Amino acid sequence: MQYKAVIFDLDGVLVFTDKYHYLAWKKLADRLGIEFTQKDNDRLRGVSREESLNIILEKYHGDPISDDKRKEYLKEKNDTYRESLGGMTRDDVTKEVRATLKKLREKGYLLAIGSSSKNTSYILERTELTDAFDAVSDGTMITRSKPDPEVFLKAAELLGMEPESCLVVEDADAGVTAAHAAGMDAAAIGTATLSGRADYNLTAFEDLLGILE
Ligand code: B16
Ligand code: MG
Repeated sequence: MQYKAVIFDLDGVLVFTDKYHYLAWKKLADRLGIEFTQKDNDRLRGVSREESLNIILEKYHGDPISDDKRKEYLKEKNDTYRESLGGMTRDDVTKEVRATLKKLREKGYLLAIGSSSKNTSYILERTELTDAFDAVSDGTMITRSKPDPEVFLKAAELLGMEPESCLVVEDADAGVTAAHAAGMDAAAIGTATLSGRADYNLTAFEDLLGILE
């Protein structure tokens, strides 16, 4: 077997919290009079909360914003986002995703999360996914977010695996770059398939079963 472990991005791969990120950033951007579209939102996939705010503020042309104000904006966005997460349940994970994870485990693969999100534990709890993984590497454990490889290297370390034994599943271009920088192959789903930079493009989540025999 070429791979022994699979590291999954969370937002945009296992759960569709990307729509909640969009709505929470949009609420803040509207209040500040900044244009923010779905296309702008695609640039925020996989990147940290702080870096996301920097990207949104590229279109802000008012007075300089103090560090305290930035912290306030980050808290405001996260509060709105957490409110949406509070409504998530087991049903926010598709049967296809759950069945595929189960089959991969039965085949003997180790499974981990590699997410930039500091809300990872909360999302896994809400959706009853925690027990599906052997390790969780997330935004609370790293100092540099994707496209830096840190979150995936941490996941491999927690699993006790060499990077070349791990396949990363990602919806973000930044995540594909991070996987390659970690020395791992990447399977893209959704937006990340468009650049053609990943080693595999998935049309459906269960296509993973064809790659991981
Ligand atoms: P939080 P992923 C990423 O999750 C999101 O794609 C990205 O939009 C978000 O800014 C980042 O998490 C941080 O999230 O504000 O919850 O800490 O795709 O790496 O699972
Ligand atoms: Mg993602």
